[in-house]
Amino acid sequence: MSHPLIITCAITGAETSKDKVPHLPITPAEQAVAAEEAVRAGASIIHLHVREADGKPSQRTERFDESIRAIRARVPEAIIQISTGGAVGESTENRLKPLTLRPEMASLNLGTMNFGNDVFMNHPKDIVALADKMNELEIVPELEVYEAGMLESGFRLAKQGVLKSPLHFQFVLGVPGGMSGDPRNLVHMVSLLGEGYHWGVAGVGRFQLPLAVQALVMGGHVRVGFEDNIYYKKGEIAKSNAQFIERVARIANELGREIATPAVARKLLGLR
Ligand code: KMH
Ligand code: ZN
Repeated sequence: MSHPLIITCAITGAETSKDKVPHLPITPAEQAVAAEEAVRAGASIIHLHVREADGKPSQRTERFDESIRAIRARVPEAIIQISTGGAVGESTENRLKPLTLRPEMASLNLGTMNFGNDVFMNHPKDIVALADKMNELEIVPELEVYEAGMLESGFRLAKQGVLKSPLHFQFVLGVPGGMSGDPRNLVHMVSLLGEGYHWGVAGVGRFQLPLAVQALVMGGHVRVGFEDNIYYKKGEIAKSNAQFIERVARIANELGREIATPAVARKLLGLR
């Protein structure tokens, strides 16, 4: 556990609604407050989805621009990682467009899968198009992996030169259609990595906390937030995104795992 812990906060997502979580941050101003609280609590990366004023998931560049500006005004040190996954069904064209804002990082989903009752399409040519655009604009991709085959696709794309080392994988476990959050799944994924990779875990729903703790012990990074899970504990909706970060930071401290500041995270991940 020699390297510091990078905590990512996925503050909004594309699936949760204000009906379920009335305090879900969806406007640029709300997202800026949520991002600031998360960073003060120990997060260094903000994984960002945006919504229209009515709450609908959006990949509109202008909307990303507004949210990024609002976040930067409140918490300039935060690393902003925009989603190119968007909501299920979003066109590749729309998923590509906000990259022109040149955030430091963006998500890159490495395969097609059933996603609950939907199909999350990631055609091989679209994955390459997104990766090429990120390379061109010097945006570091976070590679979203939901099952082991996608991890191996990542290795293949690196061999082909489409992805540049060091690769940064995010194991998103617990989506119905992908691997569950069974601890053996994370052990298996990590066992496939050699040297020279970064990895983190985003546990979905009830898997969020146990997988976060497992990653802390195994030396990985951690993502928490309303995108992946809304419950602080069974039957109790979290008060804020920061409440999730505070808990991870507390456990990391107990385990003697140092928490990366955004500056340290930038260095570790080789951001520009
Ligand atoms: N909303 C999911 C279908 C990402 O941000 O890149 C995809 C997602 C992954 O959230
Ligand atoms: Zn996302």
